[in-house]
Amino acid sequence: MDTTNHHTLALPVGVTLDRYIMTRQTAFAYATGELSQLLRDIALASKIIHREVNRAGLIDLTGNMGLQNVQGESQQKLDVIANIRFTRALKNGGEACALISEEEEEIIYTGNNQGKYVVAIDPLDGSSNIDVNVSIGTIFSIYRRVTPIGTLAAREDFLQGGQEQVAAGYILYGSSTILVYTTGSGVNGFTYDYSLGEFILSHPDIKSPEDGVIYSCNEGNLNEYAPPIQQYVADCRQRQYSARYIGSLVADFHRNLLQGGIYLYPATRKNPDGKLRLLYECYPLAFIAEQAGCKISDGTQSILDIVPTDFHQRSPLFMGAPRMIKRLLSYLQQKNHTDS
Ligand code: AHM
Ligand code: MG
Repeated sequence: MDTTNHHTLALPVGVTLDRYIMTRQTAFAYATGELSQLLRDIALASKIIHREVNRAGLIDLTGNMGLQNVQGESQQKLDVIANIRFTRALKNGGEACALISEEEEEIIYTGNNQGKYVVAIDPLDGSSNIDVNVSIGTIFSIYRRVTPIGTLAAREDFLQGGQEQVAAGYILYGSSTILVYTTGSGVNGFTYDYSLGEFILSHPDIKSPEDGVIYSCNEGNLNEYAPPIQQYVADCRQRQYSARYIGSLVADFHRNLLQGGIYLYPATRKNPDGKLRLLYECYPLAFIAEQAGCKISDGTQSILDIVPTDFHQRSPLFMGAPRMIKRLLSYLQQKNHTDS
């Protein structure tokens, strides 16, 4: 019997990200090595962000843009620095022809028109947590371009829809820094060992629990949620689930992925389409979630099936352990609230 796990080549915990990517390269849909290199470029940039995040308080990197630091140099917010770092890494790498970022309105061209890939990125998510030493993250999504190689990238390269992602991942700068990604055959997590300067496989083939007892939403907005969502939250409280909400999407997602939980960011008066951005927040996390066995919905359909029209469009987001999402949907569809 062939005992090879199709999702994970049997690589041991402790192997480095570089080695893992090299070994897994043949399992990619496009095994030319460029996607591997692109993932390594992103990992490299994230090591630099790790360094900046960790010394942020020390060298006064936090705070508003436009201020001057003690050396009289103009100061930049950490999320702007992260944007610059990732853009530079993708320009230097050569595999991506363009990117879009939460930090910029329009397409950022890398100058590498021969590059086969485009990237959508939120360089540093969790803006309200940046200045107060709370976990923050990077989220990225990779597509193979649809415009001819050698030409400038165009809108349609980024508006292919979530199902067309070839890879997606996040880096969580938390009590440790971890990079989690998928290329469509399972989800793996690599913890950063700063003394070695390497990401090390620590969480192979991540799978979400079937059910969970954590709910995560900004409960301050509860009165603005649609009645069925309010009822679902009341149900979570009735069951004495634990409320856990960091307000950093990557951190909330990562915890729920490992421990079993549900994340909700519904429409509110302030954000009638939801708050989170489809292309560089919802799609990539939805791709990872689906690969790890979670369910993801905007309330009516899978997040991955939403047809995108705009780089920065928003979507309601419900994501979590399959039985929890099923129960939420039973409220939204006003069906019997089943536990099965
Ligand atoms: P940002 O892109 O401005 O950082 O906003 C996204 C963040 C997410 O990380 C988090 O899940 C959410 O906004 C929190 O929003 P709120 O403060 O409304 O609860
Ligand atoms: Mg964001």
